[in-house]
Amino acid sequence: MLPKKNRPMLANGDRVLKDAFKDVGKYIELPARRAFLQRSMTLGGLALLTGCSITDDESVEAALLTMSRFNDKVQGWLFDPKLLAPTYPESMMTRPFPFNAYYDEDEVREVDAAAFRLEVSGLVADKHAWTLDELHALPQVDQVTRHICVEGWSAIGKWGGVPFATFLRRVGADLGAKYVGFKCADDYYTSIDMATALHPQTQLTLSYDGQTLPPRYGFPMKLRMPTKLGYKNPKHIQAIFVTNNYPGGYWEDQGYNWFGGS
Ligand SMILES: Nc1nc2c(c(=O)[nH]1)N[C@H]1C(S)=C(S)[C@@H](COP(=O)(O)O)O[C@H]1N2
Ligand SMILES: [Mo]
Repeated sequence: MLPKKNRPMLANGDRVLKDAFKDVGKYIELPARRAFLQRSMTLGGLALLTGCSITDDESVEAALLTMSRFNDKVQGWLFDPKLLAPTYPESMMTRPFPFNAYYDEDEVREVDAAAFRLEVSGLVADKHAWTLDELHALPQVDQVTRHICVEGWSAIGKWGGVPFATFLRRVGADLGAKYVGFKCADDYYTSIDMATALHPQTQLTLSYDGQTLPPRYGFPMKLRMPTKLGYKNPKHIQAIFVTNNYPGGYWEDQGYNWFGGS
């Protein structure tokens, strides 16, 4: 929670906001809680969206949006790539893992593996398009982490793939650039800051629970970031670009917090 003097003024939304903060606690397991509280801006990002989903009050939404912009700034200062999100034993995996997208599960995009090429553009030395075999030939790691969606659920899953920092170095990305943007096979798109792109737990994910990433979870690949809310984790990635021009995102351009994490 923000120190009181730094909190944006809320008209009649104060109670709703407090309730939203209280709710957030439910999704954060105890051992992780201290770390989360130390990085308290995370709660602000989450509360923004939890708040919006429990009220239609326009003034509350306006206040929360202000807070969101504020958080974008402050979270940037607080971001510490040495802080790791909690990991879990495989026995704690959520089964079945939930599906979510801006459309229903029967409309999931089917991507043809053989024809697939990952486009890489912008501030990178090597702009060649990658086949899936080439991506599988890079070093792979697994992570069992919690995915937190602003719609009010969280779930633990096991994802495998290439540490994104490894990929960015392999393509000779300008690691001093501001943003990495993603375009997806549906109409989804999002972008992250370079510090997050290089975070050790940020993964270009090719598998789920030891199997090829299924279509509903984003075949042929997604970006998995346990330090970011669900909507920052793009599925069905088709193109990756490195840029200094703010690329926005599908939900972010509709008012969701761009930083969206810790
Ligand atoms: N391409 C694409 N990626 C997306 C989305 C989407 O609609 N399209 N939804 C986001 C949201 S809001 C969530 S919570 C997660 C859900 O991922 P899952 O289906 O693996 O649970 O995907 C994120 N990435
Ligand atoms: Mo989400």
